[in-house]
Amino acid sequence: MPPFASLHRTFVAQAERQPDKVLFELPGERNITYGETARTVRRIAARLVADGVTPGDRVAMQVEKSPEAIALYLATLQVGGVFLPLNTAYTGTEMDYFLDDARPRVLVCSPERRSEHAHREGGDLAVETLGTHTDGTLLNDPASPELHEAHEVSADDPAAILYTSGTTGRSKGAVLTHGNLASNCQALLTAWQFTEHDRLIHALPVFHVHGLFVAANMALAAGASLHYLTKFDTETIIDLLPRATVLMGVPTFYTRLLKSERLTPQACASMRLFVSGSAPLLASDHEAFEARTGHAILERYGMTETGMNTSNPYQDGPRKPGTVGLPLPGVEVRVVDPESGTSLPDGEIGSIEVRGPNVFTGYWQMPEKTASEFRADGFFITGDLGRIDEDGYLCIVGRGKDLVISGGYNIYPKEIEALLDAHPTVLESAVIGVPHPDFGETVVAVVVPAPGQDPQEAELLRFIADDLARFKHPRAVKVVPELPRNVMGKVQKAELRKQYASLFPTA
Ligand code: MLC
Ligand code: AMP
Repeated sequence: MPPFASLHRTFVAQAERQPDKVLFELPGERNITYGETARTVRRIAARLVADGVTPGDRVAMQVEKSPEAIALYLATLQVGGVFLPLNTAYTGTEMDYFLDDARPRVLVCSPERRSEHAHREGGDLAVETLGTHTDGTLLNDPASPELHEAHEVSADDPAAILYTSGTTGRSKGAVLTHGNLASNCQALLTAWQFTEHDRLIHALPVFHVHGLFVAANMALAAGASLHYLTKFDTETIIDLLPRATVLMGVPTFYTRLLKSERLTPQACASMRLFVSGSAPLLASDHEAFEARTGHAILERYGMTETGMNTSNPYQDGPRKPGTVGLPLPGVEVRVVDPESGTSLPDGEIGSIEVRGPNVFTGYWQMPEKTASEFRADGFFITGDLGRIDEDGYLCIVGRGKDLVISGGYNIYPKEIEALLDAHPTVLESAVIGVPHPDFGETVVAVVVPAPGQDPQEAELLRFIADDLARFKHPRAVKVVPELPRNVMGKVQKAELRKQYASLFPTA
């Protein structure tokens, strides 16, 4: 077995090797070195231990993006804790569910939202705060002690839980191990030839796999630098391109960049790699980007439960628009008949399944759900549909799961339908994704009135607002006399998607 080093250990080695190297370059403000970050990590680690965190305890984080949020992640790994990052858009109701399910020892929230969580404190939960200017209880004492020891973890120990919404009912916490994170990071460093000389533009959120376990992990492990932005902004990115080497983003990044006249080959002169993932990149955007900049975007495919599975080649082969490339080193990918699980010949469409050191161990406290999503031979059933082309490249052609991906965020219709159905004017509802010019897909709700009722869009949206993060809100509500159904009585969402396909013109 190859020697195992956790992400925390790899980061510490980089910080010892090059303490003065800039890790975070922040817009117009300060630069933060590896050495400074390592100190912040040790201070937070000491604080977590003082809060009672022991190995295996969950540390939940719902804070605005900052360098210290990354330090909190590393500190959690240092003490053997299990990192639980949560989308800042989640409402109180959504947070109730996650915290109740994961039972963290510590919740770190933004100072502004401290009062929202005051009622949770006490018993087994400590609430800490972390702002975007090193403010907050976690770091407010400059003389606070540092923890130098790191808990010895093995590859199989849990490192993080990331919630992915369920197709039926409850959200599931995907438990990722230290081995999952380290092996996937190593595979990507090799595949994309990522080194300490890279300067990565980081404009993704840090509460999902893409921003945290792809972008940030790769930079930390390689000893590279980040142009670290709190959010995506076209002009800021284009300003940074001449000083950067790599950009990683969701397809919406590229759709928006293409709208700027300033996106030119000259602007991209120092860039060596543009990566897209988390949602399908339009082949037309891929082609337009190459025509405009001379760079073929490298599209890759992953998911919360598995990290990255496949990637178009960095070299030694074309980056084919509309495909997600070849399996990463160490990852096995197959396309099977969804019912029997037998492999299909290349070219045929079936269920995509993956196996490898990147694949998670299971859903938090859901052994039955976990068992139902794995085959007996260890392959994980992704829920995506695809085919392998003549060159062995994987093409994703659809989803077996009822899921909308809007600007790279996953939205499960069931969750929205359940809320709409609870409104007195609604008999039933069907939530679908339709093409959207900016977000790729967006959410539309189709509702049937309860007898004698007249549902109103504004009232329905108000009704669900408190329980649902803003990005999940339907961007249109359509009232229809009945939903299309097949002979078995199942709602035909494909019919609805066809009917409303042009609601938000894309071209
Ligand atoms: C923001 N809004 C969204 C949204 N993002 N609505 C739907 N879908 C989204 N993705 C809302 C805002 O709340 C706001 O609401 C309005 O839309 C306009 O906001 P904006 O300013 O235009 O949005 P912006 O901040 O620019 O964000 C858009 C974005 C962002 C695409 C840059 O959503 C983003 O960074 N997405 C990346 C998500 C991600 O990291 N996914 C990876 C998951 S991991 P209002 O109230 O103003 O109308 C994964 C595995 C893998 O999938 O393979 O990587
Ligand atoms: P998440 O659960 O947020 O991790 O999202 C994972 C899902 O995003 C996958 O199961 C796919 O459906 C989708 N996805 C990720 N990358 C791509 C891609 N390059 N092309 C198409 N779909 C993708």
